[in-house]
Amino acid sequence: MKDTHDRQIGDAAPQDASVGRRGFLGLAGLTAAMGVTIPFAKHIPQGLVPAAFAQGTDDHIAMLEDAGKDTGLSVIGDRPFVAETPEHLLNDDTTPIEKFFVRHNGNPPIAPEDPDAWTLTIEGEVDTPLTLTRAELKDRFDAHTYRMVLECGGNGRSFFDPPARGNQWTNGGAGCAEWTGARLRDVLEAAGIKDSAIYTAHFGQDTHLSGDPDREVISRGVRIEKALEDECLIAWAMNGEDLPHIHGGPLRLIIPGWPGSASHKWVSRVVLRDVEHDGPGMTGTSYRVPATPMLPGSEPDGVEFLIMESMPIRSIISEPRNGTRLEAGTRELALRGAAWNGDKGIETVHISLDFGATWRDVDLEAPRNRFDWRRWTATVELPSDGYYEIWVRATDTESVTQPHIAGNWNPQGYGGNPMHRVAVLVA
Ligand SMILES: Nc1nc2c(c(=O)[nH]1)N[C@H]1C(S)=C(S)[C@@H](COP(=O)(O)O)O[C@H]1N2
Ligand SMILES: [Mo]
Repeated sequence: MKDTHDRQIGDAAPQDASVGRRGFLGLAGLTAAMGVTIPFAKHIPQGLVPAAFAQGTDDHIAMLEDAGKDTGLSVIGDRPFVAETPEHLLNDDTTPIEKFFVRHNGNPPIAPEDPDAWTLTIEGEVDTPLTLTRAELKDRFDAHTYRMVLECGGNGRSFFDPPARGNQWTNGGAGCAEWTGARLRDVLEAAGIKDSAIYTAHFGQDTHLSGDPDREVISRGVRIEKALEDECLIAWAMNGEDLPHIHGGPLRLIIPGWPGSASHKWVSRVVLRDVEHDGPGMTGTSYRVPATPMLPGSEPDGVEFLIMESMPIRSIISEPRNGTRLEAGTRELALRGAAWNGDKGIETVHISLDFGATWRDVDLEAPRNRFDWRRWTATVELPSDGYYEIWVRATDTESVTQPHIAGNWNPQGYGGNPMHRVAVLVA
């Protein structure tokens, strides 16, 4: 197994050792935080934030503050802006907006002065193309609210070995919010869906990083059957608030259970097509997984790739955070977490305290609706002082569970869902 585990301990350590995120750690603090000796330590300039803790740099903290985000998020890309939510910040039943991950692929559009004047056009394989302002959309169609997970297709990518190309998400390219909007189905039906319509194509108003106004940032779509599900929304609110600009306001799609890239932000056009959509993000190895296993690290030439649809089963421990130190003599530990599984449900969640030798059930909360995550709690007894790892795994109704290490390696690292582990030291 690679060094994922050590890295997580290192990541969590600076705060647990009560060192300020921005302050100089001091040699002793730094050595303790890294858990290893630093051969050239005498050359480290005063005030330098070690690269290993790069997510805590002043630049990144300023970016998160500007974005109205919790400064505990990890910035994993700055151009375009990408930030994930460490597992311990996914501890709320409903993920608050300030803790919700962000994934931009281009430059967001300028926020309009009047969000209700934003327009959305439905065209392509429809009887009558339709253009609606957001105000008309709210007026003409019933509003529905569901609590649903939105998850980046690349969530878990950092667990692949050898590393896969792209943003190195751990488990935090996901969040579960209450989304309010009109059903995509209702709006498509108002335009009249032709029998020839087999796929959707989504277009928005963000601009390409190259500055070329004619280049589409990303344009994905889904099979029409998916688009017509009750929970696929054209959303204008998140957690009861007007949809924030950073999350795609005034209007975005929510296509739950499938890669987040289908949930188009700043959406202004949905085109029904009579062929599989082929916009940026639909072809090659983008959001596609090999039909048959690949040798890890090998070239994709000649390999058949299939469009990734339902996201894989995943569970997290959101409390305690990795690297937690408890006082000597602590004998009981309360755990909290969440589990979710693309289009499918969760049957059980199990935890282990003994490196997987034995597993026990947790208390699982019922989902509010389809695509909601399942919150779970458990209490474990700690037989003595020492080093523990808590492991978690979720299992679905077809006995599909999570692997120990990310399997089915693919060039862009989709579907990495190994069991989540947290280290706890009682000393
Ligand atoms: N217009 C547009 N929509 C987009 C994107 C984008 O870059 N532009 N990123 C997609 C990806 S890859 C993800 S994972 C989600 C992230 O949504 P969030 O930033 O609200 O968390 O938005 C999707 N919708
Ligand atoms: Mo994504």
